[in-house]
Amino acid sequence: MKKILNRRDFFKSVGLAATALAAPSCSSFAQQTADTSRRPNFVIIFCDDLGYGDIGCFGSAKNRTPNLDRMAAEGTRFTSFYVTSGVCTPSRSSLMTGCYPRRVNMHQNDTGLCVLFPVNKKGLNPDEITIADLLKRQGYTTACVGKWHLGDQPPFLPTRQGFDCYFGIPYSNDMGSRKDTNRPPLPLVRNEKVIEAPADQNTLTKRYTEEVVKFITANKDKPFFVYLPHTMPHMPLHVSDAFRGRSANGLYGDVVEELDWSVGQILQTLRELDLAEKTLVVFTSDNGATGGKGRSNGPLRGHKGTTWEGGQREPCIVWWPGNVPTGKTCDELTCTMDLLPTFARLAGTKPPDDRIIDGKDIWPLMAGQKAAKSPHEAFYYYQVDQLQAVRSGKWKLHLALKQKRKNWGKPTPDVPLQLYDLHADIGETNNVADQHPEVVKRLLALAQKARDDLGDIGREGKNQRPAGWVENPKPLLLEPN
Ligand SMILES: [Ca+2]
Repeated sequence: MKKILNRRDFFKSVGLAATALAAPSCSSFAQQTADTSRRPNFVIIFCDDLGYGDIGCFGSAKNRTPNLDRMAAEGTRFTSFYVTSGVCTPSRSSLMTGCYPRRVNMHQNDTGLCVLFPVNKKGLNPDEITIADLLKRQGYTTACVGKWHLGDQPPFLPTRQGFDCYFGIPYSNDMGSRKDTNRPPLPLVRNEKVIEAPADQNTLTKRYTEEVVKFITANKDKPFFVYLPHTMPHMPLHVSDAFRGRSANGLYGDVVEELDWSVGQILQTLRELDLAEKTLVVFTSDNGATGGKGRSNGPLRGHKGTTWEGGQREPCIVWWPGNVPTGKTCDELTCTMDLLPTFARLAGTKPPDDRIIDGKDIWPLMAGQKAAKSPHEAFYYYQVDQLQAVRSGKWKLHLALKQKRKNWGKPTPDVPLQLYDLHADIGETNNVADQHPEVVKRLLALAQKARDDLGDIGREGKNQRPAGWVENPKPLLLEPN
């Protein structure tokens, strides 16, 4: 395997001092290496378990989301936008690195389960070049506010992965203390220090929003990158008093409406600071909604944790007044992995070229360029370590599997090969494999390519890279004063 350029080499190669590697704070960030006056700011708003049909501009008739609807009217909706997994950790690893989870070995935790738990030995390898690392190199000030879930040990935290500052919970909000485990009370972390435990979850959405508004205001005169992975609407649901009992869709609707309020606060801040035309904002979710009451994946089949469209196709809005067309829809196949190469281009750089990056530059699609097409020949749907489906163009092939792996529980036996035309049949209801043997053959060949490259259940791929690992992980605890 090709030598992987580590973070230190990477920064050396672009002439930054090793001191940039030290645990940073927002105020200590000083280095600026290039003329950044024309580069946009970036904001990624990443919900947790929000479904395809949970917001007004994607079809919800229950949840009131005027701010997201306005964002869509002022920007472009992406309707075939994917995450790489139906659960949190692997999905997030792709957003950060521009790679499939198996590429960076974040498709399972240290014991083979589908997500990281507190005090796991595993985490996102600090040698990976995250989207924050790339932008920081270009002179951006970077903040992560929200749920991280790519490792709770110090080497894996956002502050060691390219973010100048961090405020949030390090993993899911249902992973607080339990008698039968060594899990600590749910920690709220600032940079690398626990400041509250258990975190008051009712006020998290509000506090995240205030934190982001404060960060944007403080950094309005220089390029910035905000990554806001909300804790909500992952279960258990929490909402601040101002939104409790207000929606027509129970507690779930209250939570979604507070998230919508949060988006409104952030966009309004950008407008007021005259930054709207200088800031690209992406709104999406880390995986589909669970099958629970009040939640909706719209017309899509399946739910969180599956390789049906409902698990991995997300509502996505891209907003950048003056640069991204208004009121448009793009149905070309795009995904979270594309954000790293796209942002790299807009920030005047390129993705790392010493390693495979799976994402592609989708700026022509975001910019609404005529005749722009998806740069992806294929998109692969994995469940933990198992390749389960492949999409190419309008076709999606579910592979025939003797044992179809589930994130939790026993596998489903004897799943037949199925082919769906997603343009005609977004709900994956009409298997047309028999009518299109040549399409099946082509997609099976693409699946074989993924197997060789990324691996499959019971086999490694030839181009996987190692995850980060610590031998003696410790719980994140509130330190006594
Ligand atoms: Ca999630």
